Amino acid sequence: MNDKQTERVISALDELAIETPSWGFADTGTRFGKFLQDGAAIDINDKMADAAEVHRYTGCCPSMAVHVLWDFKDSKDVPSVIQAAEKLGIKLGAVNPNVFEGQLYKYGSVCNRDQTPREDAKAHLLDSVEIAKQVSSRYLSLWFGDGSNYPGQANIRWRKRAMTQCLQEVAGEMAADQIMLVEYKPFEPAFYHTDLADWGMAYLVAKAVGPKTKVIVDTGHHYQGQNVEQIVAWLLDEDMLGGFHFNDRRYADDDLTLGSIDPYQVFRIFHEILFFRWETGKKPEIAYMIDQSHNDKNKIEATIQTVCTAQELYAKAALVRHAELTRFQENNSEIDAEECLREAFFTDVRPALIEWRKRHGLSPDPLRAFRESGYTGRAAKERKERRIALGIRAASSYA
Ligand code: PSV
Ligand code: MN
Repeated sequence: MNDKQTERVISALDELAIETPSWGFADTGTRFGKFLQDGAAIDINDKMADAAEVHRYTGCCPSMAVHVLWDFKDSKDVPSVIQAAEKLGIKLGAVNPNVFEGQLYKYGSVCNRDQTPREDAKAHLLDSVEIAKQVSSRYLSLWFGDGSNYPGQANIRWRKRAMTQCLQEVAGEMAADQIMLVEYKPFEPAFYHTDLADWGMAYLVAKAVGPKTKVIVDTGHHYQGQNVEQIVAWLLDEDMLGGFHFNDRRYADDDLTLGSIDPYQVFRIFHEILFFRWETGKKPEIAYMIDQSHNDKNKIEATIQTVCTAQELYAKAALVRHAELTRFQENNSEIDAEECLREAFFTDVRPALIEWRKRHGLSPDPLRAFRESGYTGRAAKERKERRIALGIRAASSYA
């Protein structure tokens, strides 16, 4: 890499902030069970402390997304949580309501034919808007498990209209500078139809809800072989890309570490964003967030690994020579155009990443520095004792 390339990478990285998810620090599992870890976060204070560790070593994760039901016992918690976050030097980020776990939502939340769960879901969404205002969060990030399991079970068109109407009402209560993000996913928990199953459905609903609403792309929420970067390019062109939930997938929504299966796809997504910016001169506001379940990995280490992977792939995308690429595209020089991408992708950007970290007073190797800090051992000991005191089963006593 020459100096010019290094500077290009450094200024690109200066603009990349990544939000960590509170739930990525807690014990998570699959529907077949959980493998517990002594060091896993027990409550929101632990999660914020863990998120602050990630930020301490990576220097680019200043905020943590929250999941309302998993993080707040009730809204009275909010001021003390804000204070604790300030003390730790992080901010609370996207607020994620949860209308997919309650028994009440067996047949859906905002799309349920029964008015009681529908009203309940709307009330929870409105409470979440309030929390977002209190924590000065710009984002209300919505994902619905709504759908049905058998053909004929649901009136799909009725449910589409119910979803749109509810979100319009919720958006009406949001502050002028707040943004609603709408997430799609093809299946799970519903296995026949999902009310927001793909980006087109999310786009139509977001458009109908209004200008404060954008689509969020969870990279794991696509069918095998789907061209995710094309979706990103189309959303960018429509000014409808609001953000990402980063993770990787091999089979379905596996919640694996970003780039662990297909790093070239992540690179291509970043390339579409940076190419759009170069070509249009526009700088769309995109919320980059992680949404992963670190079921068996050390959770903080997995998060640091994810962030470093994202930085590396973003840095590679920043090296694409856009003017040349445009020329090759215009001339239909497909090999040369493809080589523009391959050359950038196969460049070893690690020296530039180290330089960026040096300039920000960070360790050149965030994962190693975190490991050497001994945080995991200390947290595991303290959290294990606290679990015992609280009567929660500790990992080492899990039989
Ligand atoms: C659903 O699979 C999802 O991607 C949504 O973003 C949820 O908020 C999150 O996972 C919960 O882990
Ligand atoms: Mn997600």
